[in-house]
Amino acid sequence: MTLKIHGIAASRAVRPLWLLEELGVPYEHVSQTYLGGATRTPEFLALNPNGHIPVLEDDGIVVWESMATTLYLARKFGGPLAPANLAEEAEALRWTFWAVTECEKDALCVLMHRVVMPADKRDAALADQSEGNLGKPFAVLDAHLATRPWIAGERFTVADVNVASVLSWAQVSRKLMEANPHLADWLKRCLERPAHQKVRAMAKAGR
Ligand SMILES: N[C@@H](CCC(=O)N[C@@H](CS)C(=O)NCC(=O)O)C(=O)O
Repeated sequence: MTLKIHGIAASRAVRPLWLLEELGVPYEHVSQTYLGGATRTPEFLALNPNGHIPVLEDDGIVVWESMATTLYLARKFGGPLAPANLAEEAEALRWTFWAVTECEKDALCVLMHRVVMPADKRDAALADQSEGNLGKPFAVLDAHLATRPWIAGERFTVADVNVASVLSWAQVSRKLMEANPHLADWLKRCLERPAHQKVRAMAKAGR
């Protein structure tokens, strides 16, 4: 098999893994962790000098940056998950860049300081601040989703995978979900999809 994804599912590798499961494309999954210096070995750094997962390898092509991996996969395997024209491609690109630049850092902070870190290490003030920062961008996506079921319009696409994978980190915020009902409903529909559930199960199993 030529297509390989390096990265445990409980990481940003969820993005290419989720998309591949949606596409039904066969791939090899290397359950590479990022803990304990595992991404600092010479072998791994030769693959991604940044020392991060995920990394995609496809027939000699190496792609790192999780969002680049999903856009690559959508472009290569196409189908209804890929942009069908320039307008849809612009939609996928703008919302993907929007998610990583306007939301990712704060969404991760909410997740870490509300759920993931041990209770005595959590800083509620940091989580509150990030929730506050997300108010504006979340309202923008909420308004967008008030008039269409999915980000690019009438069908689920790579744009939904990219954006939902970031915003899912802030789903624990009742305040943000209640303030943005269209976004909350869309996020729930994305995360309930069988392909995402499968990757969640992989994450829970430590794969
Ligand atoms: N912008 C990068 C971030 C990748 C990233 O930070 N991955 C984390 C796991 S989710 C990682 O490998 N961390 C280990 C480290 O930085 O040492 C992407 O989206 O791929």
